[in-house]
Amino acid sequence: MVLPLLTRIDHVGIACRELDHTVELYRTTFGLEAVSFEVNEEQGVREAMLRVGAAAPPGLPGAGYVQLLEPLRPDTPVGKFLARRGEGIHHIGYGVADISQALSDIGGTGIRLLDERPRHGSMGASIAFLHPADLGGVLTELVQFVTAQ
Ligand code: CMX
Ligand code: CO
Repeated sequence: MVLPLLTRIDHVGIACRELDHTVELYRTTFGLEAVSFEVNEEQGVREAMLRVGAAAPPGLPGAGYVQLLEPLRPDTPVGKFLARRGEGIHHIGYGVADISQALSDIGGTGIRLLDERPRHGSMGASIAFLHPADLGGVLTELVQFVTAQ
């Protein structure tokens, strides 16, 4: 196992009811611009990524983001979260060098994996979630940046 498994903070995921309104709030308040808008059917979200700080050098991970998340339907993770808790911080996404290895290592510690295998995430990344109940109430996402071949 190569420690630490987490190499950087990739993004803070924030649940919101109206994506366009919240993107505009972050633009007018902080001057942050959305660098990507995507619909991820599998995750049940429409989302925007707002880069904080300088862009990473081409082909390399490094930039940090705010990920604004609007649910596609009420019966999705973000839809249920909004109904239960209202708008706010939904999860933290950390960079990992090798997501399959990280899942195997973390799974071996007894922390529950919500994804046994990586899934498709924002901007081409591979992602996987860890159960918040095993991590002090924090839904935790692993993110492996996909390098251009
Ligand atoms: N952070 C912390 N706790 C959370 C949570 C969150 N984001 N979402 C739910 N919970 C807690 C609830 O508060 C509740 O706790 P208690 O039982 O102590 O009250 C418990 O989890 C169950 O809540 P639930 O509404 O019944 O939710 P589910 O069990 O159906 O699902 C979870 C919870 C974390 C397993 C589910 O949201 C999940 O699989 N998430 C991973 C996928 C995801 O979030 N995708 C959207 C983001 C996509 C992206 O970032 O690209
Ligand atoms: Co995320």
